[in-house]
Amino acid sequence: MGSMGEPDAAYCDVLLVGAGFASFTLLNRLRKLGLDVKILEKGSASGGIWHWNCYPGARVDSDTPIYQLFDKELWEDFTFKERYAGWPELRRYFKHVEKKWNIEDHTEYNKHVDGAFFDEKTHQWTVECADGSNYNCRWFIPCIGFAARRYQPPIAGLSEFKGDVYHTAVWPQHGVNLKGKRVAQIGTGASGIQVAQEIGPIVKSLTLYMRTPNFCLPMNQCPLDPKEEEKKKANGDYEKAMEDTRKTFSGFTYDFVDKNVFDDTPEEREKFFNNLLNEQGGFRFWLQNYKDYLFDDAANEEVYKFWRKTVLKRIKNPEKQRLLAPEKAPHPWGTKRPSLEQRIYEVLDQDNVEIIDVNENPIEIVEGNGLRTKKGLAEVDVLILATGFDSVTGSLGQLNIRGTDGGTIADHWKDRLQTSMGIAIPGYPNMFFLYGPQAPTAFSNGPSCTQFQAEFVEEVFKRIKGDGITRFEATKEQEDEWCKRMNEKWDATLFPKAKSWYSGANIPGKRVEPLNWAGGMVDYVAALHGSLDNDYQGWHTD
Ligand code: N01
Repeated sequence: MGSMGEPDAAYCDVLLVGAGFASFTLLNRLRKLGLDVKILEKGSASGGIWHWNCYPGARVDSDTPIYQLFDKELWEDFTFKERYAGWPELRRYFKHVEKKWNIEDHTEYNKHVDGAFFDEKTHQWTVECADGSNYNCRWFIPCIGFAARRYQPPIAGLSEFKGDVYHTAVWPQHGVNLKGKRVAQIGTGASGIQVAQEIGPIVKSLTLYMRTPNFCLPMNQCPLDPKEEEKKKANGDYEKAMEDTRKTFSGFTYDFVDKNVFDDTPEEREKFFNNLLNEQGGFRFWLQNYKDYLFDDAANEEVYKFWRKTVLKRIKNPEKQRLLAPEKAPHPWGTKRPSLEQRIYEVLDQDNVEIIDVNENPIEIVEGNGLRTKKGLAEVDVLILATGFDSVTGSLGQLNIRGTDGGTIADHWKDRLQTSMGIAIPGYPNMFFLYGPQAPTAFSNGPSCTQFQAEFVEEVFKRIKGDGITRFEATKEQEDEWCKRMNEKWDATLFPKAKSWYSGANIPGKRVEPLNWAGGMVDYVAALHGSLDNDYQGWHTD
């Protein structure tokens, strides 16, 4: 079809950016409505974060069957081999979906979208790529996740480092042989814990520079028996699990229990905690715990005490006990994301692993092939930066997307983060974004969040098609209301007491504010659909 916005640019009805869970779901649903849909992907293959994440030990912290697209025709002939899938298996899964849904015919790879602008005359977007090519579309939907902009701390002398430096977010696809090497690693978030657990046993030495201990939870990983999985599928267990995710706070299959910490006797509590942490494992100790522990300090301390007591039994070195499970927690338990681990405390307790607390011993400079702290120079062959991302807002904020006033999204967020229900922005008509700021994003199982957001977008398209609408823009009132609700939900919790990427506190100079919707998935989805009531009450239509 010919273009109307930018001359000579290819046209499609809906342009999606990024080839991961969110865009695959949308592509499949929207083309069934007769729309011409295209995906532009920066990488050379699909998989979203799993195209980039291939550092040692990279695997997902959501369990089977809910970490996949919610579509029966996809799981009928694909069965995950482990309860928590690793990156190679996730890539195989994406290949399977690509083939089954004929995704490649709708996708252009190695296309780095770096800008876009809206034309008020045609009600179309022109989307700009780094290679100079442009695309015109009626609907523009970035699906670039919350971790599209990595963060590297400014460490003096880093560019002069004589050894090799690797950031976990852009790990070489061909791998890195670390066997027998002296390795320094900065960061102990989700990426850092997985790397350390994997390489600790094979490297000569691992010097771990830690700013905040990660209060890890046992993953209880296990292989899945294909026959058992087939039985579950035939039994409807997969559908049931996916349906269950609609009813919970975080889009998992389980939810906080309807009981406060001190409703139980100490013995009952002990039993309850033990079941969640040691018997069931996974995120249950985080997301199936007492309903008040993320709101009340005294309740939270009980959770921490149990967690600490359990973990201390696994660490023999007293200094490491102090650093990894301190008597006084630096933040309320669960207000920073806990990692799922398989043997991290045993690995960190090994003699070849040294932990340096950078609060006590800051890295002063990188010198030659060493990192200097007041403890002296630690000479290493390799430096791993597991230092995370300019999370959530960094992904969209880095793009040159201009709204109706000519300003970028970063301009729109100059004084505060503001969006309409974490899916649209006033001044940016005909644009949605998935798995981004002010949605349940970081507090949710990714495929659940993107599924429910995609269902909403589909619903919008179905309705406006019948009503002949070509311009659809969030109202300022709806944005203000959402910001108010965002803050109320966040302020009621203990989350503001932690310095974390959930609020931008991981990046020096970044404004600290809630980046994710802390009101739960159920209320979130209800807000989305409610906004269409009363003749599109949350939207301007044209
Ligand atoms: O990033 P992070 P990530 N000096 O920001 C430290 C998802 N994910 O890549 O905690 C010293 O969590 C920083 O310290 P602090 C998941 O949602 C999922 O690990 O800010 N240290 C922290 O320890 C996850 O939460 C999976 O005090 C510095 C680390 O670097 C999110 O992505 C796997 C520092 C950064 O951790 C991000 O995870 C991977 C400095 N100057 C990612 N600056 C799975 O599902 C930062 N740090 C398994």
